[in-house]
Amino acid sequence: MIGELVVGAGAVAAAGFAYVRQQRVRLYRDLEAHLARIVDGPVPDLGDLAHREPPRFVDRFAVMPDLLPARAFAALKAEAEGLVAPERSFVPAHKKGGTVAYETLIASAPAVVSFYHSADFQDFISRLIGSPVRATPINDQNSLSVLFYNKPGDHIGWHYDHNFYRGRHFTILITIVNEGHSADGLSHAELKARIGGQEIAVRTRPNTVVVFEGARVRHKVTPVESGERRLILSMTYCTDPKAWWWQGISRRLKDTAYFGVRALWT
Ligand SMILES: O=C(O)CCC(=O)C(=O)O
Ligand SMILES: [Fe+2]
Repeated sequence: MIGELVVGAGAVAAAGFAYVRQQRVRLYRDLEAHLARIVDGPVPDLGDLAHREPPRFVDRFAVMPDLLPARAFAALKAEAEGLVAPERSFVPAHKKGGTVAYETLIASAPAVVSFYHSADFQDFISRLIGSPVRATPINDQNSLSVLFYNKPGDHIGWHYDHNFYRGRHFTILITIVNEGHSADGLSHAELKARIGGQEIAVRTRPNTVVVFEGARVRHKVTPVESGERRLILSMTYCTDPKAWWWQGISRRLKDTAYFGVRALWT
């Protein structure tokens, strides 16, 4: 009797897993098609960015205030601010905040997705870091996301951005909104990084772009206070976005902490 129950429960679980897996496979097929349409569509006008001289990428870290042309930035901001009800993640003592994942952005933020894939922006970042970089795959939830720090205490603790690829991998953060009641009108959240044994703190106005090699530079974001808002567009580029099989498995396992078991089938 007990044996039958166990076998029965096992069969139900297996069927449930097979169903979820099939749904994910179907979802990714649709997402690929949708992404291809966005990438083949109109490209954002980034003005003279393609010819601008990037700053030096000393210590694997660069901050570029007011980088994008006003119109291109306004298009990103309009879409990012229109996103509603981001998934809240809470990893005790490490991270609290809202995240809108790549798959949601493909469905609801085409200008953001088109920007991430734009050749002009990728070329600019390639010149900055000194080797050609490309977008990371569609099934990586961290390839592109919008991060919301909009509830008191939202923050992220000290960490490296784990690199699941064969090549070097870079994190690009574009501040979309940063408002609060610090003396300068910004929120209290600061991006901190450990560079050459020293801790640096970066306060970013909207349209500031920060680029760093997240797998090598430890960083964190200090908490926002009540009534403050910080919205970040986070992107990942890589010099070789292919992954060894074990890197793929560890990426999926890590993503389940932030996105639930559905991340196993990405
Ligand atoms: O919000 C930020 O400035 C950094 C976020 C971050 O480090 C991450 O999501 O890995
Ligand atoms: Fe990070």
